[in-house]
Amino acid sequence: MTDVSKQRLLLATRNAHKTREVREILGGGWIVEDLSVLPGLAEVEETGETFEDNAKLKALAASPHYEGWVLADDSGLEVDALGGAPGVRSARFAGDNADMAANRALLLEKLREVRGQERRGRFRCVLALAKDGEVVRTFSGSVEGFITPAERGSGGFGYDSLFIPEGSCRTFAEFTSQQKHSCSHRGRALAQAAAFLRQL
Ligand code: ITT
Repeated sequence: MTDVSKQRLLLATRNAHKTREVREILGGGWIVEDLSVLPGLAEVEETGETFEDNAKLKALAASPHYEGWVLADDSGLEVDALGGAPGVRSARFAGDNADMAANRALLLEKLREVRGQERRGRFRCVLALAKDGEVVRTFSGSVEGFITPAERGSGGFGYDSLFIPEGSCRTFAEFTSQQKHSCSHRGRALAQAAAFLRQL
């Protein structure tokens, strides 16, 4: 039976780690579905040059097929010494079919000669909120930090084992989920989206 006290939303993602994090961050007041409820939906080509462009593309592709709020997350890691790469190509850094282990290995390789402040970077997340086939708002969050010389920790996903947020000595993969969400790019963007949805 559907719990009418809870709001429903579709997170337009095929990344199960994002779904888990969004469920943890939003908490029990929301039923968060993901693209597993729309198995026939074609994969969106992420042709945008910015996180915002790609988040909008993903939200707009799913919205006509879902009654209610659709939220799409485009996110990634920018590294200063690499001119902002991998950026919007974070999921495909080592090639279109590369897995995250290959993406992390390539990042470490590219930064092999880079020291200190030059290893500075940030995670960014842009969320696009859509309804009835139109983007209503976007929200963004970022977290500054540094890229480690080697992987550390087993929590999180993606580049977490290579990222130390500023002011910490641990990687995101060494944080608990709650510690990560309290300062992460996704936690920050989602706090704004949740506040917006609550005041409607
Ligand atoms: P969807 O497009 O289906 O949402 P995706 O994984 O392809 O899934 P993106 O295009 O937004 O998503 O790529 C983001 C990549 O950036 C993701 O695959 C991770 O490698 C990385 N990333 C994003 N947020 C992260 C986080 O919180 N921790 C570690 N890595 C993250």
